[in-house]
Amino acid sequence: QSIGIFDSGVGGLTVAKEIKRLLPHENLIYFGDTKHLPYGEKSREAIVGYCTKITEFLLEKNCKAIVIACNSATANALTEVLALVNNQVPVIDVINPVAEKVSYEIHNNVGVIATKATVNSGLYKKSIRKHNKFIKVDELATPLLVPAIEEGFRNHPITHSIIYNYLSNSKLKNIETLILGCTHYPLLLNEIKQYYGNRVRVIDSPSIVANQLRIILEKHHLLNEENPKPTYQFYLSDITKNFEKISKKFFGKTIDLELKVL
Ligand code: DGN
Repeated sequence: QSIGIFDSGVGGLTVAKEIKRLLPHENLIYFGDTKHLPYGEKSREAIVGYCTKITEFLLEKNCKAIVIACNSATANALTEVLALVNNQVPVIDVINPVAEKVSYEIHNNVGVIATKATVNSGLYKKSIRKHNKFIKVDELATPLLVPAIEEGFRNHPITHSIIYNYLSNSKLKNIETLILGCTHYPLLLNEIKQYYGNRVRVIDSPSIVANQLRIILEKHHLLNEENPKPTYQFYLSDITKNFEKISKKFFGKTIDLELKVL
């Protein structure tokens, strides 16, 4: 059995990569909904529609756990995905484990940067405040970062100027901690850290999510620790050159991309 992971495109690969590193014996099935990206700009109804179809597909593939490796999907469709899965398999999302961890540490002023779809949902704030109502949470939509990453503008003046413009926003002025609330953003981790120096702690969400997955698999006796040849399958709703290029960077070798229109 495999762990099913999905995102609107390449962003979820930051989570998949960390899962592969922490759980090297697990088979993975990755679904990138490249036909419908960017989720960050879509309505809640549209995102729910895409996510339920992908979840049905991953359940058909007999996945033993499902990871929603996309903040925009989590923020808008978590309830519907959970209802559909109906406890058949565990579901791990990318917002709640991070919010919980942050709320138990000493943070007074937390900033979140994310897509519009995530910020509009307010789920980070709700989820952090559920555990610790004294933390101040400010969320800022930073939509231009996704296309900059997708276009390969990493370590590039264009991206530096977008980062500068967003992070100097007054909403984020007094933060001590910044959550990268979009699975694409860890690709800009170094550039964002450079902007802040040591002033602000930047949270590495993929490792928190992978850890949470490990805990849940252990709890359900689903952890695979002996598989010598794990398989990595990739399904895309539209095979794009961009995904091919970026996914190779993540998973090293040539990977087979299969078209799956949902
Ligand atoms: N990677 C997704 C997220 O975490 O919100 C959104 C990216 C997109 O809009 N394509």
